[in-house]
Amino acid sequence: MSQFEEKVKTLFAKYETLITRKNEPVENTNGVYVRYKYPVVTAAHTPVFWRYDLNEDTNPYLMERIGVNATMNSGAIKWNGKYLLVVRVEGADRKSFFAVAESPNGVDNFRFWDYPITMPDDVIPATNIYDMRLTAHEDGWIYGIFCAERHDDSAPAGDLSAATATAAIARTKDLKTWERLPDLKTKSQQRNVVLHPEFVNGKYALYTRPQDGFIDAGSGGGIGWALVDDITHAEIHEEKIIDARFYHTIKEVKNGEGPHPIKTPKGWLHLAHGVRGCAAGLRYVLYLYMTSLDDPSQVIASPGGYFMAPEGDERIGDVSNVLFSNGWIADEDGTVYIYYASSDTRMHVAVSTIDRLVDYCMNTPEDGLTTTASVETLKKLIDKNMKIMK
Ligand code: M1P
Repeated sequence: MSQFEEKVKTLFAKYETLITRKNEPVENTNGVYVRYKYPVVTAAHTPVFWRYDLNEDTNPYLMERIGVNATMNSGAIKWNGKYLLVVRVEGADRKSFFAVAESPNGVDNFRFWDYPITMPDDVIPATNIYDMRLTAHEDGWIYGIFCAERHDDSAPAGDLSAATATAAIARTKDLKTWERLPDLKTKSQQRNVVLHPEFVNGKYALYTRPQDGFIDAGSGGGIGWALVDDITHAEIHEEKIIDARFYHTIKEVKNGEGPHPIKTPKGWLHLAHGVRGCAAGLRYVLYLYMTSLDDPSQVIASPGGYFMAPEGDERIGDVSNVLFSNGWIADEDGTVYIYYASSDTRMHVAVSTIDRLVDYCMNTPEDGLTTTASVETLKKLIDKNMKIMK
């Protein structure tokens, strides 16, 4: 075996060791969910043959030719008995693309399909696409709604950072071939748009996140709701805010729907992210809420505070102090796999059950919005426990 062949063999061997590493639950969590020890998908999980030219003639030093910067904000779906993530892979060139990583058990052994997704462009091509929410809709299609980012050409000359965010829509039957539908037409910019899995009053229902600018939610009041007649020419005529952001809460600056909600006997279970400002910049945490089965736009439970926040190594990355989730899988036995990215860098899993998450939503006190209210809430629990502890 030549030296080059030896080096290739070592590369593949190291890769296999990483991909096949068994993940372990971390037991000292809070009873609501269990975190796992290792991230489930990292940049190093992308195939060796995506990053290296394996031909000795054209790459005699066996150097990486195409760098991968991060694997993050992934849509999730159970498909033919396998746990699939549609991963946002971000190249060293800052462009994101989608690629499917598949696991037999949802917590480890995620392996990328050989090729990334070829996503057709809309009429005006986007510069960057990311953060797909997957919805297996009752109409029989699997939809992917994601953010399409374009340079804002109305910005003053020289402003190369001004951009626009639009909700892009595509659909598939096999997660390999995608049909691109026209981007969502709406008055404001949009990110974090999610398709509800069922028709509502015979229409497609969208969770939205209106925003004045590319980064700032501005007058966009929170997570919105809109009904759409025709998903192949989706246009929002009316939009209402169903989960508002609020002063001095975890969602003061902005919030956004995560994956589509899970239907439970007690209501639709939602996962979202909330953002607040602090001296270190923006802090992204995850929170849960529930809406009514009769009217999925009606909030019926709103536990106060965050459900998950960055911990340990999760705090550090490309964009530090961020947890973001746009994918979860509810298994037939009630297990829920929550896929979340930390600090815009790598993917993790936390595992819970529908029963626990619903219990959390129904029994966690709401945010009383003042210190006085928080202390009164705390005292009620202490009083109750004092009687038991006597
Ligand atoms: O950097 C944190 C997140 O910022 C944006 O989220 P939001 O739309 O709520 O502001 C997105 O760019 C997201 O991809 C990113 O993880």
